[in-house]
Amino acid sequence: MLLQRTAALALCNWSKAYAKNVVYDHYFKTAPFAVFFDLLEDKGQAAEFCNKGTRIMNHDQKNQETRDRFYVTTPIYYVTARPHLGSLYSTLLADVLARWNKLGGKQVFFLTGTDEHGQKIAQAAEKVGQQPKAFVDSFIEAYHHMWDRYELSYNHFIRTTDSYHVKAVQAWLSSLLDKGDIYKSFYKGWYCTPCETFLTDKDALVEQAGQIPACPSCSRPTQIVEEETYFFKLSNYASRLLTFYQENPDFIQPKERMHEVINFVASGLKDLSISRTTITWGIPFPGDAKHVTYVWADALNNYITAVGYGQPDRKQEFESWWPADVQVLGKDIVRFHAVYWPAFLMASGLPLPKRLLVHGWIRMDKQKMSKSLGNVVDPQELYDAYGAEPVRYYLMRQMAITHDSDFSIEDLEQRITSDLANDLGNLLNRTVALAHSHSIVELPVITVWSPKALDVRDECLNMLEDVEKYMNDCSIHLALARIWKFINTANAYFHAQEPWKLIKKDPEACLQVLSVTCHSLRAIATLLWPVMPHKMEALLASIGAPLHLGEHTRDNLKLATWNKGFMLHQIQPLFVKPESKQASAKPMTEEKKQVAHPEPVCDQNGIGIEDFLKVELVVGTVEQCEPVPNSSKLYALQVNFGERGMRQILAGFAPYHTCEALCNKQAVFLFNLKPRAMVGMQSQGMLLAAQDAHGVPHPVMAPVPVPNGTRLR
Ligand code: ME8
Repeated sequence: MLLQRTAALALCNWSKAYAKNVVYDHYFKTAPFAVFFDLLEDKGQAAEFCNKGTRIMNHDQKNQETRDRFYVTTPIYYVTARPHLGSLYSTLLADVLARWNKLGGKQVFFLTGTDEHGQKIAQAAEKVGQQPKAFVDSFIEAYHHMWDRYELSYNHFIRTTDSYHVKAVQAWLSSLLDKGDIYKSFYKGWYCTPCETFLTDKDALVEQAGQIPACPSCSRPTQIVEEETYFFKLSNYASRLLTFYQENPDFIQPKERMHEVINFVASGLKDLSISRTTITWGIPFPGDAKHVTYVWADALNNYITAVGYGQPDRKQEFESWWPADVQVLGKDIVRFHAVYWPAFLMASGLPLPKRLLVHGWIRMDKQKMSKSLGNVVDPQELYDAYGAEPVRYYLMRQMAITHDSDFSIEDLEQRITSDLANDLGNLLNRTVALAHSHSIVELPVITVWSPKALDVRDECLNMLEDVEKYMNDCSIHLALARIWKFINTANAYFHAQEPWKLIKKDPEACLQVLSVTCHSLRAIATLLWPVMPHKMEALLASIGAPLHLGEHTRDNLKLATWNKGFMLHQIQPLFVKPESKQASAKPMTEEKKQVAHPEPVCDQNGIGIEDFLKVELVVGTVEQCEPVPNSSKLYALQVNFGERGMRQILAGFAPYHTCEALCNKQAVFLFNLKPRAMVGMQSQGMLLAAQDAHGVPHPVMAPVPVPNGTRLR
């Protein structure tokens, strides 16, 4: 320890001189000692750090500050109800990106909040006999509560009724009025209140057939609006927008959405109505008491007012955060963010956000989950049933950001059981449990690695590179899939090395195996921290490698030397396999809420024989076994059940047993399990298995040869 401290001090002194007394002074005063210990892992890297420092400080200081910052936003949600799984999903995406950037040593500002003005809110308040402000106030606590439960690390929660926002929006409108970008005229056209959208000619084609047009976004009937209004000269910005899209092809992710936006703009833009006279619940228009600001002109500005726009005393703060690095939004509000918002910013002479991350919808029963359709899942019920971090993992892993995805409680439970409890949980448990059972507390630094260990290390380094690429591309689901591929590699290595045997015949080799899994776990848990922060902190603490957030947290994982020692101690299992709680994920009704705490299935007296007879356990012979493409775990077994026929059954044995070991074996299967699709293949049953003390599943074999198709009783 003393040696390390001395080395750190020496390194810093050397670095101070090297980096012209600037960067290191700063880091030395502010960073915890751990940063230097980490730096000591590789002198080359430390030198690179100092070189970088010199380069950086010779550069424009302000540019550097901007580069080291990350500003991420979510849509601000209409407060007509408590938050649901859809709003949680968007906010969670932003949280994971925020944490990922913290892990890269950046200063992060993460903004979320609520959209509180407009006709939709006014109508919802009226329906329950409340004033709009009292109505919106009644939901705010629920948002804070839910976001805290789900560990969403937002820095600021903006409400569009906040007085600083109201004043800044009025200042913004005044400046555009002065510039001539806003003018007064008359609007006649269709309006969708649930979406708070003026329909354009392109949207309202049905009108020509003499019908009330349905909203193209939510399919509900629209209403005609005829009123005096202020227009924003959107038509002036079409060509500048098109040039911007062309010059910034990564502005919208995924790219397909960019094509839709370009088509919309290229076919012509009309000026946009930005005030209403037929409602009163909104920001008063400056200098014209008859008008209130159109809710989108008010709401979009939250992204700049929250960081100081329009507030003279916060000018510097605004310049240090804006433009946003990533703005997360659902595909329903792309036009507002990709057309109107950039045009507003251009009119104000402000830079445009760097990227819009547009995600698909979470669906329930093949329909968008939404407050107005009433098919929403209550995140509180999921939290009660499964805890925050398993749900965070499921949402980030299961939902492909760029597509619509169906929410399913079966999938959630499957992910918790197989990915979290079996794959990741077991990798930790088997390592720490084996060490514990042989009183191994400390793993020394290993200097000479076996070829098999080096293979795992190389695979770990590959994974780090891939994950970095996916995360910087905001493809969180792909990053998680890649991490799990490596978890399976580490599990397979551990199993193949049989350290529980090595401990007796070659203790040094056993320590090496444990060290490989600990280095692997350190990388895995650090990368997973943005998704499951508390669980991963617990994991890292249990191997004596606590997380230190800093510029080098991710880079240090890439050190090819794998030169860490570990201190192991046992902890409670990180993940508990869920009992089936499927009913709790149905839409939020009083009836369903009660099922969130189901009665235990069995009473103390056990089940009756009639219940047991419902389960068909049948003997079959594995005639063929092949690895399933795109799965590192599954084998596809062709099983002969005699007169009951052949069946394909998928089994997650690949990390543990070879196909040869399973072929021609007569084993016991759960025969009347509902067929299930996995990685695009059907599985018609389940191979029974018993896990040994190290978490390795062994198939349950027939006690003696019996005819295929024999049922167990
Ligand atoms: O549109 N799946 O607010 P909003 C995934 N106030 N995401 C979903 C979802 C689902 N089923 N349902 C909602 C508004 N979302 C405006 C935004 S921003 C300046 C103003 C998420 O309460 C998704 O991000 O209707 C969607 O864009 C947002 O919630 C809409 O929330």
